[in-house]
Amino acid sequence: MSLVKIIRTQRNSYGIRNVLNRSCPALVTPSISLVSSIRSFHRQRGSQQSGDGNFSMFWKSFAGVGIGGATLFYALENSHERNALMKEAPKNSKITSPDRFVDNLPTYGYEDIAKHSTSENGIWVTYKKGVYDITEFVATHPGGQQIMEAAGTSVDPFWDLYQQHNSPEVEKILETFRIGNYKDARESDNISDLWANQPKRDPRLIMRSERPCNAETPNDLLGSSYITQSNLFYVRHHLPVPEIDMENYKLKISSEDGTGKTLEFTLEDIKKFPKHDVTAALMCAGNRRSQMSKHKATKGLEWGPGAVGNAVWSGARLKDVLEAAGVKPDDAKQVQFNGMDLDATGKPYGASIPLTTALDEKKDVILAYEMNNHPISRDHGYPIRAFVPGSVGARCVKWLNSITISSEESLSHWQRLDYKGFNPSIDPNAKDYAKGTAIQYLPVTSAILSPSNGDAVSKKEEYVTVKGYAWSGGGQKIIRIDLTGDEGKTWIDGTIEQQDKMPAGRHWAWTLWSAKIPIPKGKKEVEIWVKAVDSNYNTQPENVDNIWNTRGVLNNSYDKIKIKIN
Ligand SMILES: Nc1nc2c(c(=O)[nH]1)N[C@H]1C(S)=C(S)[C@@H](COP(=O)(O)O)O[C@H]1N2
Ligand SMILES: [Mo]
Repeated sequence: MSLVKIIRTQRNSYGIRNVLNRSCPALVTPSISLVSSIRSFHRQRGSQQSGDGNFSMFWKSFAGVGIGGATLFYALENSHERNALMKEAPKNSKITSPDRFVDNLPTYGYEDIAKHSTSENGIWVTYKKGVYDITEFVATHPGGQQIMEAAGTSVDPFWDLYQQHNSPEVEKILETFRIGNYKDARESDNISDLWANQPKRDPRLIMRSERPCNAETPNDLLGSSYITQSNLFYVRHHLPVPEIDMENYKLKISSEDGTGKTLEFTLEDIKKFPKHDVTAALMCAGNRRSQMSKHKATKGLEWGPGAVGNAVWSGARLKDVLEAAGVKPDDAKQVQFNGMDLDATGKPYGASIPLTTALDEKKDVILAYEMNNHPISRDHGYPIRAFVPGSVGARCVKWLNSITISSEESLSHWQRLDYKGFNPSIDPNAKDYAKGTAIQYLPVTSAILSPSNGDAVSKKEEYVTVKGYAWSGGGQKIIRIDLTGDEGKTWIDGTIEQQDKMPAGRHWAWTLWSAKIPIPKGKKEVEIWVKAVDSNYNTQPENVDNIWNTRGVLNNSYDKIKIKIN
């Protein structure tokens, strides 16, 4: 969707552009360039909104990547749709680039384009220097109507913000709809400053998307130590990393119903609470999504098994801080966390957990300011991140700006319209999401980290040694690792190599295991499967077939590798 600049919007896009070009120093705390540009963007939006109903619709339908107006983008990004599109594409289109004017094509200004905002007149959009006619696309694609709802604003900022979609392939497809050159194309985009000051990352990380940065730990490094080094720990951002002005940094705590105090804490204030260490794994809901995508395409980053890590997190207990703010137990309430990274609508990344979890000392929820005994790095949430052991990564909000006690879950896109699981037949829309349950504690899972799929062993060997991790959400202990080298005819007990010694219900850290799998005689290949069993005797599904879901979350199926026998 980020591609689509539906026409009636050109008017607005001027204003927005101007605003984005203006720098607004020291407007807000924390002073980050994103905040200032987005907030003024926001104000601008407020003033224009009144005149145009569709405008606010757009914002609603966008609300982050994944719903409403995002449909075109998804269709373009989704591989099978993509192939279909390539076939549908007009034959005469030679591959050009949105970055260049194309000779022999007419030139249009925004007024020309504005005349083409209905199926009758044709639906034109602009992106960079190109003008595209997507009428056919809208007519023939489910969700096309939603694209129409998007009419009403410029989406250049979205495109800039969600650069993971900015793949050459997507641009290529868009180019097949090219009908002209856009004379009002902006030459430079100031919003790219958003990305100017991103942290440097360890080159050994496997980059799944650069902007925002999404990178996972390679298997060998992940398996080589019980504690994952901070610089090798997977990075999962939805937005640019904010720049935080520590002089003005304060964590705000308040209750929506006005009970309790509204307090502001500096980092130093938070450090005055008793320091609590938690050794815990953190895992993204999309970990191992790429295996799900092999069954059928999913919408998300193609993570291998490395969107997980195990670290020592230290900070103040959230319970202590909430109690200092006068928060009283209430089973119906939620703790909403807001980050400082803002989306294109100016809303922060946010998520929530039940207040009962936060106030239960045995759940070890902390406001972490250290990771592996050092201040948390920017990529992992400096200065403070919420850390909710045993839960999905998405709830562990980084760059924590405020905490609100509410009768409602966080209103953020990532709480309401993402990070929920559905059955394989549902391609969730906003209504499904509203009914769905937010992922909190994760199910039991395991993965093989060595050898790698496709590695070879000698037939002279008797065994192949297999190593990996296992983990279960909600503090459940891994009690068994089961492996098979003959598709389940015989099972072998894995050996637990490293595991925490926490009391029952507080096994937040992962378990490292190893196993020796016999090499079958007279065969060219052995397929190895692993499943873990947790202290609730829950275990993993055999394959992804019946747990597959459009977003590709919660893949906890058996991990399987094939090893060649030479
Ligand atoms: N503020 C903020 N917090 C966030 C995110 C984010 O994009 N912004 N991503 C979440 C997700 S989906 C995951 S999996 C974890 C990743 O944490 P890490 O980058 O430290 O590994 O952070 C969570 N907290
Ligand atoms: Mo995640």
